[in-house]
Amino acid sequence: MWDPTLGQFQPGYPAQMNDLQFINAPVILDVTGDGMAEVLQSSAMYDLQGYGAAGLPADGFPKLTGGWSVASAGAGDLDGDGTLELALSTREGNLFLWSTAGATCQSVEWPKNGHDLHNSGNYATDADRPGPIFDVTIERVGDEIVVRFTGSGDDGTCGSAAGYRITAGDVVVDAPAGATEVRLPAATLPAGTVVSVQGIDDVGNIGFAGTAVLGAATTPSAPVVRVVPVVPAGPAATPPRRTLPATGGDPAGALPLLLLGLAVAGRSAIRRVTSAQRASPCSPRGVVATPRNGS
Ligand SMILES: [Ca+2]
Ligand SMILES: [Ca+2]
Ligand SMILES: [Ca+2]
Repeated sequence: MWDPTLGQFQPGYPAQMNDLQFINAPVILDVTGDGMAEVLQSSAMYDLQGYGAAGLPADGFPKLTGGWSVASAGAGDLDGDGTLELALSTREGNLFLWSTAGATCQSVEWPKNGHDLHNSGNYATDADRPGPIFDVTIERVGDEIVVRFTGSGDDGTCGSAAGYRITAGDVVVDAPAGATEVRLPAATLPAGTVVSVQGIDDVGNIGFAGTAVLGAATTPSAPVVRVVPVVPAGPAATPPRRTLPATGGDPAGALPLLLLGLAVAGRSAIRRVTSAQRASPCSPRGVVATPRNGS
């Protein structure tokens, strides 16, 4: 882990791995639930290592697999309980899945190989589109069709979408952040029209659609809705991205190595990347794990 403000490794790094790390790369995010990121790296020695402050093992690590890995770990909230799961495959074809205490809606540093779902390799890329909208309803009120929905997150279920796109046949309407209702002229929408609602995030990613089908209303204000959820519901929205301190681990256990590292470095204090530096597009990002063999 390299500190670009000092031009040297942070104390305790490079951390020692058991064996070759082939094709894979570290992923960096909080898996212990303390709000500070860990560096996770699998190897050919049947394990997934997790390092925190001063290069010390994170709580609950290493994870043992009994086979060597040629892939980076992946993280996501598979069961929608608000905490992340970690997934890792081995060369033999076994797929492992571990529960973690890391929050689903955290400010992840480098959550996967290639950083994001676009594999941009760019710390600043937001490739997480808004989560699905589950409760689209349609009501015919006089000469209008009223479309109602509950908003979605900006990154999946996390945060708040920057706006919404409502599509009904050939009619497309963009609604602002916080919108929960849009009115469309009924005359342009025959029975059977599919109405979809999608969140749009602050960089233009368009989310999963929630849909409803316009029925043949016989009385004003009567519900004429068939709701079609797209995917199962996720957890409630939580804090925004990019606020996570660089590294975690056990501060008490890390202290001796930390002091040793400082003495070696001849410096009086560790400097972390500041918030301002993180915000700069030209500044180096939080942490970089460097394998022992330099590969
Ligand atoms: Ca942590
Ligand atoms: Ca989970
Ligand atoms: Ca997003």
